Amino acid sequence: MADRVGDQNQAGGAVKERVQEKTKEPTLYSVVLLNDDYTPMQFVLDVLEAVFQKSPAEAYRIMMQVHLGGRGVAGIYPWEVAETKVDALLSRAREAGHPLQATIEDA
Ligand code: TYC
Repeated sequence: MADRVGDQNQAGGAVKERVQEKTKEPTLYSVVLLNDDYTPMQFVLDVLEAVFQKSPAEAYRIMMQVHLGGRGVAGIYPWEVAETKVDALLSRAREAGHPLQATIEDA
């Protein structure tokens, strides 16, 4: 086929590769933090800053939203990133003995 990478035309010159014309946006997912009565507020702030790269002010806003409203979005990512963030959150919580939970939802 004339438009494959590395193909040559009959004169021996290289044929330009046909570039992909459409860029596909990744489907995005929300990582949702859930409230509980036992995980210390400071631990949630630490996780939001360390795992979700939130500023102290944004971490406080999200933590209080979860504390008062039951749930809050920690971040929005492609699937594999969301999964990795939740894994990091859960292993930190388990390690520290806290019941903190999170879910992944369509954004
Ligand atoms: N409700 C917890 C407390 O009073 C704090 C907390 C906030 C827990 C957010 C979980 O996702 C959470 N210590």
